[in-house]
Formats: sequence, structure tokens, C-alpha cells
Amino acid sequence: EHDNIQWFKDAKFGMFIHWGLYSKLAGVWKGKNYYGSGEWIMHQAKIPVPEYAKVASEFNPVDFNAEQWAKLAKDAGIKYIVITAKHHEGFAMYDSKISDFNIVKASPYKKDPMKALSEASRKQGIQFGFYYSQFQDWHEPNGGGNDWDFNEKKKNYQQYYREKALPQLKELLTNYGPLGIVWFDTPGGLSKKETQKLIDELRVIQPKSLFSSRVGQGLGDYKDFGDSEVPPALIAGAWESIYTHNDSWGYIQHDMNFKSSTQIIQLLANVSSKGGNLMLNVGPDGKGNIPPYSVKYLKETGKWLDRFGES
Ligand code: JFZ
Repeated sequence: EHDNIQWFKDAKFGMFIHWGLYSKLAGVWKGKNYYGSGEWIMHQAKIPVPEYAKVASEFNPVDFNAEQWAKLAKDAGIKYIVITAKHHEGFAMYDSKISDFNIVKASPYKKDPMKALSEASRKQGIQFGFYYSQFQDWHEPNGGGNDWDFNEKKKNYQQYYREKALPQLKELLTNYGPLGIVWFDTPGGLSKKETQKLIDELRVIQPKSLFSSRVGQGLGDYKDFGDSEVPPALIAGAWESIYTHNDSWGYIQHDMNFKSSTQIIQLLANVSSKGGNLMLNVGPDGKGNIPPYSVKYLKETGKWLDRFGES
């Protein structure tokens, strides 16, 4: 067991944030509405890399306010935040020296929102962590997942790990203060030995950070259940269920199927009664606004927890 697992076991409630170029597309490409997971639109519409890269030049989240986001989490009774530093689209939402496909270099916004959010979260006493898509990277010829621009058989995944994933993870673990969690996703391309080597190289930078189970190969410090899954009974050890507030992780303008505060509270009760944490996702839009229904229902959830929850 990881020696820094206790805060996580006590946390009960986390906030997941999916935010990237897909948030700006909002589930629409060339006038057509896409459904499902908004962060998959590049894949769904088979958008070529150069065309998708142009979205970055229009991505300008001027409404983003780190203090507001962290305050909302605090008011909702949330104890940790995990945000997408880079999703499968390959775009770094932070200042990266490894790839120019990042928010500081490639967007008119030019600032690093991850810096601001990491600081604002800690100021609120909230643990802060990054999601990083370590295998799928649709922007890179050697990254996993993009088979419409690149031939999957010709890919050198090792090279992608060596030249992008590992160096970017090192940046994230080095430049943003102590991270509560590094949340990996959809593993691939690495053997158990190679996965262990990746973990070891990151561990030395931040021995106290927890790594999610999707780092792969049964390694990782706590278990994640499949999306929108709660186990049927009490489970020992540290674990988390992840749910999104509506039906998509990334913002989709035509997805209004938000869970009410009553539903969120029931979900929290269900998960925590079995010993786990609920990490509930919100999808801010391309301007940097958390959807109004998420704000409303999260605040209501916090009010209920103030009255009836144990701290
Ligand atoms: C992954 C991503 O592909 C998706 O875009 C989102 O970020 C989500 C949180 O994670 O999707 C998954 C990964 C694992 C499972 C399901 C969806 N699973 O184990 O059931």
C-alpha cells in the first residue's frame, strides 16, 4: 500500500475535469452534431491532424477563472481535483517545452491554466492532480489511436513514450507542485516491465503522488472501476468510481442530461457506503465556463453535505 493513501481513502468526493480543444468544438464538426463523448470528436469525425490543429488557433478560454473553479469544488465538498493535462487529442493544456502543440504556444490564450488551477486548488486545501493520456495521442505519428492519418502497424510506440509521454509527464510532476494524483488512462504498447520502469522514473520525482490503476498491468496505487460503475458490495482497499455529470466527459453543447443534486447525493452515498470515492466529472466549455447546471447542482450538493455529511 502506498504510504500516502490515507487522504485518498478519506476523501470520498473528487472532481474530474475534461477540458481541451474538444471543449471548443462542443460536439459539433462541420455543422454536424456528434453524441457520446465530446473529447472523442477528432476520432469520431476522423479529423486530419493539420485540420484539428487549427482549432488551437481559435481556442481562447478568456472566461477561465481558477479561483472560481476551486471555490466551486470547495463549496461542493470536493476534496480532490483531477484535470486533463493532455487527452487523446494530444494537445497539452499547459506550458510544455516538449511539444509546441500546447496552449501557451499554439493558442491565442498564451497562458498556462494548469499553473493557476494547481495553485488555486491548494489554496482551498484541495488535492490537485493531472490526467494524462499516456498511450493514445492522435496528434503523433507514433502515438496510439489515430488510424485515419497514420498506419497503426508502422507505429513505434516506444519512441512516442520516450519522446513525448515520459518527458511531458516529467514536466507535469516537476513544475506544478506536489500532485495528489497522476491519473493515467487507456494503457497500451507497454509490457509489465516497461510499465514498471515508467512508474519508477516518475516515482523518484514525486514519491507521494498516487498513480491510478489505468497506468496498466495491474500496477497503480488504487483501483478505478469502469466508467459509471459502482461495485455491488463493500470493497476493501482504496478505490474510486468515476461518473460524468451529463453523458459526456468533454463539453457537448447539446448534452443537457445533467444529474440533479439528489442524484449526485444518492450516488455519493452509494459509492461511499461501499468504501470508495466518487470522482464526478464536469466539462467546461471552450471559453472556460463550467456549465451552469453543474455549478447549480454541485453547490446544492455541498449544502446538503454541510448539513448531513460528515466533514
Ligand atoms: C477513457 C477515455 O477514453 C475517455 O475519453 C474518458 O477520458 C474516460 C474517463 O476514460 O475511457 C474509458 C476508459 C476505461 C473504461 C471506459 C472508458 N473502462 O475501463 O470501462
